[in-house]
Amino acid sequence: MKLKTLIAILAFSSGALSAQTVEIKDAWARATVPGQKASGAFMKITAKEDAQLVGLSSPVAGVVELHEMKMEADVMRMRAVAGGLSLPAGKTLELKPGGYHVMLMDLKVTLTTDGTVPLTLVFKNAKGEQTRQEIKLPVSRAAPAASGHGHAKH
Ligand SMILES: [Cu+2]
Repeated sequence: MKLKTLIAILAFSSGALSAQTVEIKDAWARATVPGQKASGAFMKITAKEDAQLVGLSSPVAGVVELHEMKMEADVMRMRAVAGGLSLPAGKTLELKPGGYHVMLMDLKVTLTTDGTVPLTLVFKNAKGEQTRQEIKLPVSRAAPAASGHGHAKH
């Protein structure tokens, strides 16, 4: 019984080590019309340990930045977030229209709803170690939950 418990603990801890330290859910990118050079990408990011989002890149965009939208004197403005975005352990940060978002600029292709957008995110943990995570975002005209295309959640 004791040995089994030990094995279970070992199996659990090795699994925890190999797992992604940052979970990304409900990611999507906004569709564009031909000629449009910029769009936004949105997702929910939860870090299992304190981390920072320090880098973004995509093969379909010349420039990828993290932006923040804020009301300033009744005007909605957006600006690049400098120096990385803090992701406190266990707290889900939602990148959404009107708030933080990934800005895809200098787009090389039109983002159509039958396609996906590859995106690489670089995270840094408290020890300064960097990990990369590559995801593919479905393209949508609106947030998938609002458009009715989202899967039912239980
Ligand atoms: Cu922006």
